[in-house]
Amino acid sequence: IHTRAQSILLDLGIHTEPKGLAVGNRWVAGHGPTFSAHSPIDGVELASLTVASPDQVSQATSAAREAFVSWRVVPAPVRGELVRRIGDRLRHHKSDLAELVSWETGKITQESLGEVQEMIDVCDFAVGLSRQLYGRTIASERPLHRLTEQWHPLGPVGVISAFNFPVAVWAWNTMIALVCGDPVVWKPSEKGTLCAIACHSIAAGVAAEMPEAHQGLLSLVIGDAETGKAIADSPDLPLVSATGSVPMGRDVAVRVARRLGRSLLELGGNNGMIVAPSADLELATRSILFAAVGTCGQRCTSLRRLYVHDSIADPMAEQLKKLYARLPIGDPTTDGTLVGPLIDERAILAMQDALAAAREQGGTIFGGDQITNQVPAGGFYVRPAIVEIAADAPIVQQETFAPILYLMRYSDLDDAIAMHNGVPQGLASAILTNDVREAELFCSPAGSDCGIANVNIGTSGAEIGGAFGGEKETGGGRESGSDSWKAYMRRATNTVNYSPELPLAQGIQFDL
Ligand code: UN1
Repeated sequence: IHTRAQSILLDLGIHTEPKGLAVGNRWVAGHGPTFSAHSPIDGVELASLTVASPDQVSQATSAAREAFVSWRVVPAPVRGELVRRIGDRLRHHKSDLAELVSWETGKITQESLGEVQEMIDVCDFAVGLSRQLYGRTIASERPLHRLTEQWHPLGPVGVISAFNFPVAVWAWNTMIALVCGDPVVWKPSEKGTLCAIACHSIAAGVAAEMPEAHQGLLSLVIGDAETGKAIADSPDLPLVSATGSVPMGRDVAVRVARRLGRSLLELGGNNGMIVAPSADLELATRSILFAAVGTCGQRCTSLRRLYVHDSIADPMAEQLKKLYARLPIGDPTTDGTLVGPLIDERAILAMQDALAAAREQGGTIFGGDQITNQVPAGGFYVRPAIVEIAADAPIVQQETFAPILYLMRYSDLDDAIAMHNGVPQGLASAILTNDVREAELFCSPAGSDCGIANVNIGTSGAEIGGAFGGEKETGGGRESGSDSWKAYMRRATNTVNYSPELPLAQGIQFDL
């Protein structure tokens, strides 16, 4: 078992006996099967864990229901104080947590630090938000009437998170939910459990120090797809926020809809970028590189489709291939590495399948081979691939969670926008141009159909202050900043009559 990962957990006060369920800071083993977590860096076992049974999920959701009764009436700024303290604790453990993220997901240190910083940032955001959960006052059509709306806590929130952002996505949801007055039951990916145990322990430890916080305010259920289904089906959870694949999200959506609950979905992206003739090419190649090969192509926001104007496509392709050929690939915890491993063997097989399909569909492939030299044994390392292919090749429609960049050409911007929008997903997009008309068109209703549309930066690496999410098969949810908090609350419209009369709306007369 990995000693460094263990000692980080021990430093956080976490003992590494098999874990399955935590209600607050009370841990028990899961009643389901035992499984092991392995590092994608070298395949070493990180921990042995247990799956929480559906009964144990109910235990967590009932505790959350109980916690809700008291938490919903704690003043929001006091709820913010809990989040402020969690943020402080996360700051204190930033480098340890980042190291865990690297060991468990294979992210390079810089990106792991960035991910922990996203948690810290969203804590700060949520603390401010705790004093800004504003409702409107509306002009009533009746004399001496007040028409207003209030935002009330919604109830316990189920959070299902993915392996690729094992800590940030939890924080985006949990910190906002907490200030909104909602308890959280978290089901992390099986491939992000160690990070989950660490973050949950920190947050639940802080909650235990606050008299206002009930034990059931924060729960963690470790498990598999069955555990996720139990969350989606639970009538105790009026909102389920799920991040991951389209098939997972579709299943969650159907289950939650069946009980008329709310779901907030952040699913697949198949993100595109248009590079126009006026683009700054140096800036373009740098933004392409970070977006396409960062996190080894395993971000929801990773760049997968590149539409380059005919006039610059040849030099651009050549320049990219030169850079791809000398990418530092290997141990992500070593200084200077830019590309770490894929998450597991399934990911490398999916990448090889996609490349084989691309070849069959007429694509020309650069890179994409597995790397075994000068990388840790036991991990799945690849050279990111560039595939020159026709825009209508079927493979381009598909999100493969690996570093494959499809390079296509265009001559007319309207056509490029149509090709760009012509996929089932709608998360992140970008245009690289110095032409203000092109940039504005791309951001307009006739432009990109995605939840994120950028100009002169890549598709990935969003700040937490904006609303994060996308359209079409991406699921339509928005998390993190802006007014995403509204999904975690319920709106009550209040009409208050302070006159001695009873005028009816719409001028209706109803007198006996
Ligand atoms: C994800 O891949 O699920 O915008 C989240 C980004 C990060 C978050 C990605 N801030 O790339």
